[in-house]
Amino acid sequence: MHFQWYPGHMTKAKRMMQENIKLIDLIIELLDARVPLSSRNPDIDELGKNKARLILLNKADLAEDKQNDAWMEYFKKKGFAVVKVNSKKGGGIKSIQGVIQEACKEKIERDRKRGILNRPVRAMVVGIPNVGKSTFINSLAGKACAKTGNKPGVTKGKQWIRLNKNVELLDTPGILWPKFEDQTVGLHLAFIGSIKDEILNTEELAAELIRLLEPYYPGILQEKYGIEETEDPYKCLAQIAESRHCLLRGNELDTEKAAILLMDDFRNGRLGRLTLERAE
Ligand SMILES: Nc1nc2c(ncn2[C@@H]2O[C@H](COP(=O)(O)OP(=O)(O)OP(=O)(O)O)[C@@H](O)[C@H]2O)c(=O)[nH]1
Ligand SMILES: [Mg+2]
Repeated sequence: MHFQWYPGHMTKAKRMMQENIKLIDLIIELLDARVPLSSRNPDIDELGKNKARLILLNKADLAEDKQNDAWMEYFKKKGFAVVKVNSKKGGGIKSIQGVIQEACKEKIERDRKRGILNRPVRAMVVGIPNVGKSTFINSLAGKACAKTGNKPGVTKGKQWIRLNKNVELLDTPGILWPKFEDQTVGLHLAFIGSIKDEILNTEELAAELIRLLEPYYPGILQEKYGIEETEDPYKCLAQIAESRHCLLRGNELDTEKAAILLMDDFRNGRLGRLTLERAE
């Protein structure tokens, strides 16, 4: 399967971010708590060198909490400030203002010594497509300032949002990078909906998800869909089609519809809180 997706608006967005970096005090990098490693864009470290950094494990509500804590430890050990958040429901958001001030305390102190008072912290909110950047900003602002949507590529240009006299945020379009060195990274990003579905083969994608879930969460699909154990992911899909009455004309099983249903259930947390990458 082919995962590479790097449309022109991402090249443009990256350029915009490089041009604006001199205005920025803090990089707030959102990761998807279900795949914390695959959702790190390697270009962000380059962009954010010499800047204060904050990592948010977003969509923490969709990942196993024990794993969220393990990943927090992992990133803390690497020297990052880390918070787990649920931007959709506001979980963890209350602490963010304080964490931003703490992460930028050197800059605030520098300003103070130079006699600059009350210059707001400027933070750039970055991350892969669909990770929840705009939702996070809205949640922090307490109102819908930025456009959001359940597909990658919703934000197309930059948008400054003034939170209050202390903080200004820059919303940016989600960006990927031109080449995944490791194809499982592409696969994991496809699972969580960060790659445009139109370039993916949904049945293959669903079969790969079934393959991955089996060792981590044995029996989960059998329980959810009331189906039998099988080694063959395509048989598993057929069983889901049968159990959910996904049928084509002539009563043939519609495995594509079953694949869409499975991907949807996974992405929306209806299979439970699942973490696909482990911190150990
Ligand atoms: N369950 C859950 N869903 C979330 C969370 N944060 C965002 N979402 C959902 O994820 C989807 C994408 O959110 P956006 O805020 O548009 O994502 P984005 O990172 O701005 O995406 P682009 O602008 O396309 O790069 C929306 O359907 C949100 O409701 C979260 O913490 N938990
Ligand atoms: Mg957005």
